[in-house]
Amino acid sequence: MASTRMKLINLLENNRAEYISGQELSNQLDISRTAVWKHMKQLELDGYQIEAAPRKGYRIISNPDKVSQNTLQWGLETKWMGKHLHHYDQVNSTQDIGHELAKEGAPHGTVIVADEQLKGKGRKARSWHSKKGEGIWMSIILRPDLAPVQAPQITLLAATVLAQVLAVEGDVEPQIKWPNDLLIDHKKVSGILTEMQAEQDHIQYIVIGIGMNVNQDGSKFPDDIRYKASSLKESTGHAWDITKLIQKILKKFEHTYEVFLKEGFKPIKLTWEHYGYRIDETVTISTMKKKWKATLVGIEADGALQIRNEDGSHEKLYSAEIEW
Ligand code: BT5
Repeated sequence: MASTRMKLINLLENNRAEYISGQELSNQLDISRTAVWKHMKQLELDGYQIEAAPRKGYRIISNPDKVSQNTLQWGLETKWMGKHLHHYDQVNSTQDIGHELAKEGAPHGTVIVADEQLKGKGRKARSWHSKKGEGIWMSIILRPDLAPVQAPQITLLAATVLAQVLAVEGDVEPQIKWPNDLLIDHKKVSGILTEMQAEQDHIQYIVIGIGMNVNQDGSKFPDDIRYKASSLKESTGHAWDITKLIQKILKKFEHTYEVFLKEGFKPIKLTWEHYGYRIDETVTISTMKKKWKATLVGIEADGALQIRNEDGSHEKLYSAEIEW
C-alpha cells in the first residue's frame, strides 16, 4: 500500500505541470481506477492539495505542510533508516511504541514519529514536554551488534548527529551538554533518551528517543522549563519544516552509524568533543552525594565523562549532572 502510494506521489510530482489521467495512473501503477481514486483521497487526508479535472486527470497543486508517513518517506534519502516508518497523530510516548514494535521484530532502522506525546519521557522518569506539531518527537529502533556496555556510545553518536544537523541546517552553534542535551545559547533545544533490551553480552535492540523543540515560541514552554528551554525557531527567528528536518536527521544518522561501524567510536568522540559544552572549562558538577567544581576534559569510549578535579586528579563519571 505504502509503496504504491509512494509511486503515485512520484508520478504526480514528476508531472506537476500537467494533468495525468486516472487511466494512465491505473496502467502505470497496475491498480484499478477505483484504487487510484482511493489513494487520491488518502493523499488529500495527508494534506496534499490535488486537483481532479474532468477528462484531464489529476495534478498536485500543493504539498502538505503536515507530517505523515508519506511526506516523511517522500524524498527521504536513506538506504535503510526509516524505510519502515510509523507516524501517529497522538501517542503517550513514541518510546513505548518503539518497544512494542521491537518486541514484535521490527527491523533495524524502524522509525516512529508522533505529532504529539501525552506522556513524553525523559531520563530517570522525568517528563518531556511534547506539544502538538511543535517539535520532533521520534524514536528509532536499532539492532546493533554491540555489548550492552557500548550502548552509551549510541547516545553520544545521536548527539553528534543532532548537533551537526542543527549547525548545518539552522546555521546555529549547538553544544552538547553531557550526556544527552543539545543546547543553543545555553538553552536546551533537544534531548535524547536511550533505552535497551539486552542479554548479558549482547544488545537485542535499542530504542533511541529524540525530542527536538522546533517551532515553539518561548512563551509556550511551561514555567518550570521556560528559563532553560528554547527552540530552533527561537534561535533562528523563523519557523521550520519538521518533515524536512526529520529527513535530514535520519540521513545524517544513517551515515554516522555507518562510519561508526567502519571506523569505531574515535571519529564520533572527536565530533562530540568539538561540540562539547564547556570542555576545558570549570563547571559545577552534582551527584546524589555531592556538588563540586571540576574541569571538563572530554568523554571516554564507554560514554563516561572525564573530569579534572581541582587537586589535579582525573576522574570518570558515569552519572552526574553538569549545572547550568
Ligand atoms: C531528555 O531527558 O532530555 C530526553 C528527552 C527525550 C524525549 C524524546 S521525545 C521522543 C521520545 N519519546 C519519549 O517519550 N521520549 C523521547 P532528561 O535529560 O531527563 O531531561 C528531561 C528534563 O528536560 C525535564 O525534567 C525538564 O526539566 C526538561 N524538559 C522537558 N521537556 C522539555 C522540552 N520540550 N524542552 C527542553 N527541556 C525540556
